[in-house]
Amino acid sequence: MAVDLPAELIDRLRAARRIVAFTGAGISAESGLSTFRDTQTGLWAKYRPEDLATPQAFRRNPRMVWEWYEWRRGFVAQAAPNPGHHALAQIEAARPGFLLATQNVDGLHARAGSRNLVELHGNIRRTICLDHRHPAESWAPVDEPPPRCGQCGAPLRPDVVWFGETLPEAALRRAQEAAVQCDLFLSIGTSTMVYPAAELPFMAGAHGATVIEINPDFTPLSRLANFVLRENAGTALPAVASAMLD
Ligand code: BJW
Repeated sequence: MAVDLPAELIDRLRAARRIVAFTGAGISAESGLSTFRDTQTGLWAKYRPEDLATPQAFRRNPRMVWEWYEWRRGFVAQAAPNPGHHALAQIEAARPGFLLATQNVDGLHARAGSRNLVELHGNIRRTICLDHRHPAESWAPVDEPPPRCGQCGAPLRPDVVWFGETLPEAALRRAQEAAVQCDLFLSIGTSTMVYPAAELPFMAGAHGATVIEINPDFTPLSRLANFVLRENAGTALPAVASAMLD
């Protein structure tokens, strides 16, 4: 179904020179990947984050955490970018002052062709060791997972940011600098609840950017946003891209 964008929004989309897109799990929902906090279908409706997505959980039960991420990696490997991911890559190709800051660990933005991209919460397809963050491409099979680092023998873990861990410093700084300098900020498919990433749209708004939220549901950002599109990302983003670029 076509999305009707208000004329004022179209004007601002066309005028924007510095653009930040900020994405969350909702943009990948239409690629078949679960979100976290949706009440029926989100991962946290079935699993407790404190059992699976903290360093303490990994130290307590490394096998369970490793196997849970292996299971999720299987879905990510089968998923493909959808029209929402492609629309953002299309905007980037046409607008030099564009940055995409994603909380997603699925790598679908890069697979859609986005290059001006920061991954704030890491990437589930990469593996590192627990003690030194040595990257691992392959590992020897073990009877009791997780496998071990070939360099130091520490257990291997996914290169994602768990609760209580700091975000990659350079990625966060780049996203924050872009947020305070942009004139248009698109917040897409995120509950805007996980900090410090969730500060980004508020920082952009406080520095005068037009803030647009694309989300079928209300979030803490909805009251501040200048425009709210209550649509799925896969429907709204192609409309935004064509309003901006056609
Ligand atoms: C659609 C759609 C469609 C559906 N189209 N939309 C300040 C205040 C309070 C707490 C804190 C604070 N600062 C820090 C904290 C603690 C914590 C935190 O934020 N907790 C809150 C939950 C309360 N933050 C941290 O621990 C962070 N680290 C940190 O702050 O370090 C500093 C520090 C260190 C030590 C001591 C003290 C400070 C790290 C956060 C790491 C988050 N990690 C995860 C897991 C990644 C790995 C994995 O995949 O397993 O990241 S949690 C999970 O949430 C994942 C996501 O990236 C993140 C955000 O979720 P997202 O993407 O918004 O998904 P959902 O499901 O929440 O929302 C989806 C949305 O899509 C919904 O709104 C739908 O409506 C919508 N939707 N279909 C468009 N088709």
